[in-house]
Amino acid sequence: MTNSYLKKAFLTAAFICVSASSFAQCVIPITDGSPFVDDFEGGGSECWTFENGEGSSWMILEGTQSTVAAYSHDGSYTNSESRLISPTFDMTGVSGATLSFTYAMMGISDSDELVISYRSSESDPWHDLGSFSFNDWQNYYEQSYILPDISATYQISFLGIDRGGYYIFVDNVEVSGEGGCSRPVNLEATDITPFAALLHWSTSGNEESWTLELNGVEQTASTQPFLMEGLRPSMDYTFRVKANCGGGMQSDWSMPISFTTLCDVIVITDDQPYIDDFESSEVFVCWQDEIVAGPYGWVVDPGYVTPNNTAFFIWLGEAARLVSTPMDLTAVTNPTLTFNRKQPQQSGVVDELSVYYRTAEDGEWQFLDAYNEAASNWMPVTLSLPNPSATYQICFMGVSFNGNGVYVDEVRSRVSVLLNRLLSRFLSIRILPQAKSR
Ligand SMILES: [Ca+2]
Ligand SMILES: [Ca+2]
Repeated sequence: MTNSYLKKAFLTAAFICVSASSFAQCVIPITDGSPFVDDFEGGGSECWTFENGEGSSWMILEGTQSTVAAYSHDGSYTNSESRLISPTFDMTGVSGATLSFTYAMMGISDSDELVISYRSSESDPWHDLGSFSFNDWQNYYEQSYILPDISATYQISFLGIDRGGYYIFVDNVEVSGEGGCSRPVNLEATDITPFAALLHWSTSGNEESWTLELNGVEQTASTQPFLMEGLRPSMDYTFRVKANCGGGMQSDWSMPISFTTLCDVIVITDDQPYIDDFESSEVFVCWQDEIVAGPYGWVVDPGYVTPNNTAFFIWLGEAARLVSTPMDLTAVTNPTLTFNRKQPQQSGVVDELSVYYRTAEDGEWQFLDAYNEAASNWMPVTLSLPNPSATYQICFMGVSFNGNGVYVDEVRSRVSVLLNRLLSRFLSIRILPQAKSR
């Protein structure tokens, strides 16, 4: 966004305020086959009205991903209210209607308020449908409402109130008739495995099928939820969906969502040990953080002081397991687990690390070893893995006593002492540039 764009946005807003005063020019009929959809790209419909208060305003903002309607203020905590008012909708051609939209709310320490309202005519007071007030810099949200008291002169509005936040964004506003073809909202992926995911979205009852788009490839779905099979393990997927209704009616595309498939069983052979030094990503790949008690568990610590990613259990948590993906150990004899641990003390107190295994996902965790003594430098650990199976899992359990956390790194599941030696030589050569900084 540039200053010149901002200037243009302000000028456009001023122009809209003037033109929208001629109320009748901006009446948009809603029919089942013709919903109102505005994604604000290219400035959006000219029939929006901006009732901007002192110290706050709505404007059209062009972002890198999308152009949105944006509420912001001068940050003076004045409770300044500005209202974004929709075009006038003539609903006489439909028996009911739904409003849906996406929104985001960013704050600094406080959060602004967004109130969604409707009125049946220009003389009607605004009636509230709902309101939101929170602070989230990561995510967009979707919301839909059944619209009551529909009329020939219907409007909806988004009221922004300055409560010391930063920005409110509104986008993808849709008003569709009850017999129409609504854009699916509230997408979700559940039951995720290495090869499949169950995809969910909202329905309005008029759909005959849906068109799904998964990583750019389209396919037709006749049911919701839809079991998407044939996926690849440990892959990022983005999907969106549009509805196909009778009479050739088709909805707008939904907002996309993303999900990642689980890791496949890792097959360990003599030639292929499992190694994780946590360097490939700043989130866990093929490990699950399972919080047993308290608010925090395991994270990948990116090692800002000495660049070296490690698994880290923070002392602010209470107890959590870091669980490996299942490993197939059946092709190897004498499987061995090695890793490095670090447990810095804090006022003489150390957090506890213990190691467990289980032979199957529904099996009990079996205790292998526990470490309670301080280790301010990396300590190597080698453990034999008993009862190898085709679905073997290990876990690192961190328990906080308000020490200085537990670090685990260089996890290797391997096969024999000889191979261990060969492998450690190979690894020590490979990681030499990092070894220097420790
Ligand atoms: Ca947009
Ligand atoms: Ca590492």
